[in-house]
Amino acid sequence: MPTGYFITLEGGEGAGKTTLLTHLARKLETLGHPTLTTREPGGTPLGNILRQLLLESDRLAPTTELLLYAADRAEHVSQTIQPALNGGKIVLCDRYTDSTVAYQGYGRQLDLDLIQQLNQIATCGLAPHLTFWLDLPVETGLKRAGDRAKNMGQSLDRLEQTPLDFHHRLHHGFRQLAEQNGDRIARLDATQPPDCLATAAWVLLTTRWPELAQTAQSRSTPAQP
Ligand code: T5A
Repeated sequence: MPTGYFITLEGGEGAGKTTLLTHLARKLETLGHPTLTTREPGGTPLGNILRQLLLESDRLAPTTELLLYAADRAEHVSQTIQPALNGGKIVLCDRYTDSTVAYQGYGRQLDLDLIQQLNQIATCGLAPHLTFWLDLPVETGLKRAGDRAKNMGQSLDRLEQTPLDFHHRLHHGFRQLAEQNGDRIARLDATQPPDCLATAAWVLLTTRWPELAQTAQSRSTPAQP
């Protein structure tokens, strides 16, 4: 029986997921909670190869793209996420199944039922206990991603160069998902500065699981989400 906590972060391009994930992991580790940070695509050695293919190829057919994300996820769940949860860890994952629904479903307009089935196969039914949706206006996220690329002397990746209406569709997709899964998905106003966003997420996390606000040593019983 898994005893860990599975938390995912979701949102459009440049929403601030990686920044928030780093804040949360630092805080949890300071309190002594065993924590694993990971991401999709790219949470395993195979996933890193798939990530390169997905982010650097400029003409993948939408179905090919969908299947590559599913392959990345199947490997990630079986090799990384499920073992960590079985070991009682807190898993913080940058993107998961909601990204496929938003990007390939709403963005690329592939069949939503097919995507749900594929997600089910790839995850063996493993759903996050809690998902933070970083809600940010599309233009702000793309500007952040663009500024960061410019500062690092890099070009934007394939999806960040996709037309604006694609990004609006996927933003709508995340909103739909949040409305349909209110018990799992917590919306965060991602226009806030990083520290405020981290505080808001921490309050939500520790309201749901008060034991995580204590040091791991002071917890008398194993984690039970
Ligand atoms: N994808 C993924 C699919 O299409 N289907 C799928 O099933 C899956 C799993 C992944 C791509 O794959 C697609 C979606 C993506 O296009 P990626 O490189 O991992 O590619 O891209 P993202 O996940 O979008 O990562 P980004 O790095 O672009 O965005 P983040 O992680 O949301 O943002 P972050 O934290 O790196 O911050 C971006 C910039 O903004 C600043 C940061 O300093 C940084 O410069 N920033 C803030 N500025 C102001 N206020 C804040 N609160 C800020 N937080 C961060």
